[in-house]
Amino acid sequence: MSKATIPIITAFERSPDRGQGQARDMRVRWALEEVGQPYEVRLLSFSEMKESAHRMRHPFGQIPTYEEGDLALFESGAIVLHLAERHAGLLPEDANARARAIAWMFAALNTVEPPIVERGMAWLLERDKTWYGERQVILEDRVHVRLRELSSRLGDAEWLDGVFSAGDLLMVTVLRRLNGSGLMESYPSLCAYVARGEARPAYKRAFEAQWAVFTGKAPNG
Ligand SMILES: N[C@@H](CCC(=O)N[C@@H](CS)C(=O)NCC(=O)O)C(=O)O
Repeated sequence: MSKATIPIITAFERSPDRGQGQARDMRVRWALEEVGQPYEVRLLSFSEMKESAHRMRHPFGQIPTYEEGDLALFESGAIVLHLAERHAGLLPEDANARARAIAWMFAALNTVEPPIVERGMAWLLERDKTWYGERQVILEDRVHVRLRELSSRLGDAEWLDGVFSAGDLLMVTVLRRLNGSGLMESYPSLCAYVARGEARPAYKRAFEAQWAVFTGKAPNG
């Protein structure tokens, strides 16, 4: 990819997670780092995200987005898949292994992330309600179901299906959304799995880049 087509992603100007790398630009940054693709970042305020200029890129007025020449993409999973298909390193060469890795990408976003997000949103928006305690138990049970199932499938393996793939990249970022909740601690193999992801040099570079936005030290932060 030439300098002229250096991709531009969007991220929060002020991430509500205070630089903990839980916003979804982290997945895209990590994928870009894994494949060695330099990128630029356009930081957006919440109001800028809802303006028509950004809605041209993202119909729901959210981050992340990805622009590369004439191509504009939204949805973190689609962006990671795009990068994984065009660069080596995030999807296996073997066609069946590749299809299975893509299945894990969907599993991360469609099966594991929804109960985690629902629990997080309830805490954010409903925790002052009288019924929150009862709802919290139900929502946490749903998260535990998925964590139990995932932990049982992962077993003692390093990654979900052989070598590290975009499926692992997405799954690790999804599981990290539980940081601070105490829900992962009963699943040591999942904790070790997330730690393996976080130990990857590409992850560390991506984390540092988004942390620099929070601390105001990013080049365009
Ligand atoms: N399914 C989308 C979700 C995007 C999303 O929820 N982005 C959040 C940040 S992690 C956001 O922009 N929130 C602000 C808002 O919705 O107003 C994806 O994976 O990209």
